[in-house]
Amino acid sequence: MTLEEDLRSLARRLTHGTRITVMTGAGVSAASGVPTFRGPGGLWKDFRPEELATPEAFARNPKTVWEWYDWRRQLVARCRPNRAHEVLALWSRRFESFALVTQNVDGLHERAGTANVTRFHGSLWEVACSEKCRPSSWQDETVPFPRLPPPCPWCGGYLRPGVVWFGEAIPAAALAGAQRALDCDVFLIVGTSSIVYPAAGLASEARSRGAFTVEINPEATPASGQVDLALPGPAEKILDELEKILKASMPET
Ligand code: BJW
Repeated sequence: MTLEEDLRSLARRLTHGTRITVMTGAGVSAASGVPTFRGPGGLWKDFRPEELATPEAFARNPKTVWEWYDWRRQLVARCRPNRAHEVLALWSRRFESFALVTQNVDGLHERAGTANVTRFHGSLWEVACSEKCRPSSWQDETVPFPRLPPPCPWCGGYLRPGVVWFGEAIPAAALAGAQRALDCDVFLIVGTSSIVYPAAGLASEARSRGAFTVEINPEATPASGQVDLALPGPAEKILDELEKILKASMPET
């Protein structure tokens, strides 16, 4: 089948009553100018993400870890949602049952107006007290922080980014949201390398519950051979083409 035929056959499955779940990763924000974690451009200075996104790295060198997050906050603050975010936001309002689970911390799905977003790995725009003097994280969009690491306003200890690092548990509410979203008819994984668990296991779990699984990614990933349909290409282009086909078949939406 050609890509065009694959897109048309997928579009036929996406009717008003279809229960759709989309799981996104860094690739969905690539066209907005947000660097992905792995592959070309995935390095920050000489560090790999795996060396920075851990509690151990933060304990060893909180200033270096914060410099990375502060740089990313400044960069993302200048980025805008792209066509992939826009199409998903549209779908979140159009389809009766739509859930979006994102591994991204950049907030671009929310800025595009997407409803029902579950943030699996937290948010770049939240902070928490590393000494746990407060039980949960809170929103703080200061860009850039005048002092790194930023101090906790309550106890004077260090703040930490409100994200999920390697070895840390996925927030219970996010895990529960993702579990609920596994009961769907179509499960799309968009722009993720599918190597970080438990997120990488969700598509096959949804498939075992009966969902038709689809991957959208310009590169092959460990998930490519396990999904029902792999659509090779950038998310902003594939989702735009899919939306054009849907729009033509659902003119009232
Ligand atoms: C495009 C594109 C375009 C480019 N369009 N596409 C089972 C097996 C093995 C290991 C484990 C396991 N279970 C758990 C683990 C350990 C670990 C893990 O998975 N390790 C692996 C590396 C092997 N997982 C964890 O530690 C997790 N926690 C956990 O399991 O806790 C258990 C526990 C329970 C109870 C108590 C305590 C513990 C936590 C994982 C947290 C991940 N955190 C990060 C950082 C978040 C904060 C931050 O942003 O700094 O999350 S790491 C980083 O990777 C980030 C991302 O969300 C995540 C995934 O990356 P993503 O999104 O896939 O990006 P890339 O760069 O990898 O890929 C981009 C893709 O886009 C590529 O494929 C491109 O081709 C594509 N692309 N342009 C579409 N235009």
